[in-house]
Amino acid sequence: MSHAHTDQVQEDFDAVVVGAGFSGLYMLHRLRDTLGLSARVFEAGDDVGGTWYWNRYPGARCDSESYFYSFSDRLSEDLLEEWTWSERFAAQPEILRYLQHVADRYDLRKDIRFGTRVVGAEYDDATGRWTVRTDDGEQVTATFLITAVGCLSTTNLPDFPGRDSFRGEWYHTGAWPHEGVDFTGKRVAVIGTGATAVQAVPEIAQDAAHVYVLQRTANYDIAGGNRPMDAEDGRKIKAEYRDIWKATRETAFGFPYDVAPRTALSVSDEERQRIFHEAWERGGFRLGTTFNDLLLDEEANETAAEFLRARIRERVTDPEIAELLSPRDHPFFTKRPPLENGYYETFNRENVTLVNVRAAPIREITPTGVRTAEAEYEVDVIVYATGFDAMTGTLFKLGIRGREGLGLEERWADGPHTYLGLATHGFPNLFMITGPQSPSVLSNMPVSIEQHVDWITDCLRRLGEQGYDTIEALPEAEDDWVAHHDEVTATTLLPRANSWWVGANIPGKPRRLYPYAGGVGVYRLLCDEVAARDYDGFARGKSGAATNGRFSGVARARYRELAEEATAS
Ligand code: N01
Repeated sequence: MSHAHTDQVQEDFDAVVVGAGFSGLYMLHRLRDTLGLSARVFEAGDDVGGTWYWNRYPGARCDSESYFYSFSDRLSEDLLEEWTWSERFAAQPEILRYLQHVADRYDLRKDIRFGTRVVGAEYDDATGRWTVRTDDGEQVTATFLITAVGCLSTTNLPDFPGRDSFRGEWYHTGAWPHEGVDFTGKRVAVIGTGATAVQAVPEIAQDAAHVYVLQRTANYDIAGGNRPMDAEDGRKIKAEYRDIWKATRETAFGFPYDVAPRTALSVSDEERQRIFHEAWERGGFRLGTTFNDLLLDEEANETAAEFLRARIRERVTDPEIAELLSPRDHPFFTKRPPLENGYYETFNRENVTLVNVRAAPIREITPTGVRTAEAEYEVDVIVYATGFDAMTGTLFKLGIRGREGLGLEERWADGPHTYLGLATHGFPNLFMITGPQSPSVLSNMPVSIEQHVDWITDCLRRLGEQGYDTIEALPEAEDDWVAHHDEVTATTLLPRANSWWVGANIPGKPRRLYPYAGGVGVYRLLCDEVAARDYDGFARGKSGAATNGRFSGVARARYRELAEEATAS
């Protein structure tokens, strides 16, 4: 394999990684320090952090408990020992500090080009190498191209008429100014009521003169239950770390707790309420794991939905506003439920108005505010909490071209086609960390990230051992995975909502479930099975010629076995 020559105009690497968030940092460490390969990371931000670098809006914090939304013992037990989280759900600055600490501790920065966007990545059939171009004119080549771009990194700014005529300040939550925004005494419109707005609105309302919250779809917000962590909490967690991480790898969502093996209607109404209340009190996503059919059965789902609507009615004093905040048009958890810490009480404040933009849609942005079909809201600041072109938006912006110059966006014109969400036919040596059709955003991200990085690391090691340098998903393996992905999706209620999970938030985006719904623990076993069967479904070879491969469908066969075992037990 090649080595970097820093004195040459064009550098050649074993691997180029795009992005320096959780995935890119861990991937770089593995490539360089575990495999001894040469690697270059390109990062658009001026520092490490990815999602946690860009999303600095007020109230930004993690929605998974921090002690398992971090690197596990796979990276290092010492790191686990030395880092102590100050809150149960850490705020953005603390998570960013953590990632900066990781970058320093493993001396990662020296191989990262900051402030640099990848604008093209072309595969050369003749040499079997990728040429990667950046916005500052740099060009490098690499045997392997690994995307570590995150799932939510291309902001969605709706194309409202008059958007650019607004004379006040405006911000998208996913590209927040580093110096912060002073809302004191200002009139503010927040567009959107997803997980981001639910965190930001209570904070903004404390300073602003008035906040108009423009809601198109009400969400099922779950109690976050954030609190400071004391020394005793820290000791207890550290003592249990081994068990915690083992559990995260085996459960459905990558949490250390799993979905309870019981159906919602198999218990009495009183018992169900008791279970929901207990999960609610504990906070976090536990409510979604109380019964194993909440995402499969509408009637079961409605019991959780109504439990959550009752919590809204308890907390919001005006019954009309409570009703407007209560979702009625999609099942619980078919859109990502936001975690809230005081969001609903915010609507009891004099300076907060909920505006129903479902009933009266936003018609235009004017120089002085937002005009809906019913009224004009004059404001000083507009906050776009309008989400992201998730999962594929950033991949397409990289300008990736595979064999015969085919663009990834052309290849996926009707939706992603992947094998295991890790690779796609026609794009040899391209790996996507938490790519579409892998559990990704239906999981606790760091757990899925580590699984992908470790799988890719083992794959590259094995390739080297076998004297290969080229690997490509076989078309039949990819077709089979897509069919499996669609089958699993069809058993769930997930296609029922107009969520970003199905691409419904971006006009013209193919409507498919983008993440894989088979569960983190199961998915890991499928990936391991593929590797154990000498990378079944992948062709391998040398210098771009990937000719040595076979496909016997082991991933789906393993899935069927696991499903039968689950039914039998
Ligand atoms: O974005 P969203 P987000 N007119 O797409 C509305 C993760 N996250 O940034 O629902 C009017 O969920 C849109 O309305 P509707 C988490 O995975 C994680 O809040 O499409 N409204 C919706 O209300 C989350 O799911 C954490 O009808 C428009 C909102 O904008 C993901 O990021 C914290 C509109 C967008 O909601 C994205 O969350 C925060 C229009 N034209 C977020 N267009 C942590 O764990 C859009 N909307 C730390």
